[in-house]
Amino acid sequence: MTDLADLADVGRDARRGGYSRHGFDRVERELRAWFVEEAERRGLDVRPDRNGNIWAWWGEPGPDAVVTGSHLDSVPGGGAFDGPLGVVSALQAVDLLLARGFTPSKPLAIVVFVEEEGGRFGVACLGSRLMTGAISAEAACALTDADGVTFGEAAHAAGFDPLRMGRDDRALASIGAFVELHVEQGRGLDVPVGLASSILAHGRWRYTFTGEGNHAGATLIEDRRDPMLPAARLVLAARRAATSGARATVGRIVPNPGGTNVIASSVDVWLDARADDEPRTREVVERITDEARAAASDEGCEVRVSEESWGGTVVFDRGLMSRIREAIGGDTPALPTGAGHDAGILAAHVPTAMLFVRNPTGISHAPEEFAEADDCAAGVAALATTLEHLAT
Ligand code: HGY
Ligand code: MN
Ligand code: MN
Ligand code: MN
Repeated sequence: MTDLADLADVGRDARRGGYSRHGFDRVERELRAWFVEEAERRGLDVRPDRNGNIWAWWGEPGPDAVVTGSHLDSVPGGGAFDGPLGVVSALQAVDLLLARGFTPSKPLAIVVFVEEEGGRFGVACLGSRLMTGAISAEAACALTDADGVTFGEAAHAAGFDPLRMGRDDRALASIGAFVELHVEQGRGLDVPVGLASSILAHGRWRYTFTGEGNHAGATLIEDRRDPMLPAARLVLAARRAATSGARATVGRIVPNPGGTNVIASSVDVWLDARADDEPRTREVVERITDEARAAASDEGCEVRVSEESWGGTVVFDRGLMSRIREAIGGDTPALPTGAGHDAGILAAHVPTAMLFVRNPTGISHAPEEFAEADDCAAGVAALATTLEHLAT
């Protein structure tokens, strides 16, 4: 909690509430510098990778390493725990292991991934996607933020070479097991610590509706081609399409130019859709897209649809989960989650698991996200014992 308190003033968002910390912005870079200092203070060997992620090694980097970590960025106006809890807990777990006099017989590492939320460049888990080749360096570096700065430019300003980015087979080959600790993001956990069993398939889509910009007073209703109308119908279509456990969310709409007395000339709408598996998710998005197209045509508008990111269902490594249960308790519950994580990206390549810490508010991606100090301590103890077990 002291470590989290160290970070408490970094990146507060007075306007939105909570925190706005985004990949390679001033605030996230300050948090990364904090991590580097904390890792070095513990004698860890800090080595940034080629893709904007920072690794801190206990022992020589090598094969069969036991790796833990998370991210330091947030959604716009996010909570204090999503991301930082995993990083802080990793440092605290190292402290616990040092205090126990433990010497790992396998290399141990903490990794901090860049831009997990996609809050600045639009694609979630950018650092882990780059590392695993789930996104190409060209595609990642061309992503832009709201000011038109590309990810490549931001990475370069932070000391990374965009030309060296891309799938990092050496880093992947070094990982024997990856365990990410994270605050639970729903109301799914009624004990302090649990495991994640799976992640819903999920993706992001962008709809650009184009109509005709015009005067809000002088333009008769029958003369309008107002793209806000199909945008509004998309929002309602998303709610109707999300049945049987599927989720569909419109959390961001940007009208251009965005004036109270101006009929927008275009409107961008972002859809986040999630469901049990790929076909079900695609079906939900298709239904919404069909309605968006029909609505655009009814209003004399055009619509362009693009898929911004995608990830299939993730099932965490059952073997690794039972090894973790051997270490921390056979009755540790495992729960599925609708939230995405770098662990979900890594799971396609290396044995991966997640530890969840109870969230009594059931709220996440919002300032009310919370975890009790005692539960966080239980999370650190579980992580330390897990790392000890895996690195012995
Ligand atoms: O959006 C997500 O599920 C994740 O927290 N990036
Ligand atoms: Mn998140
Ligand atoms: Mn997270
Ligand atoms: Mn006027």
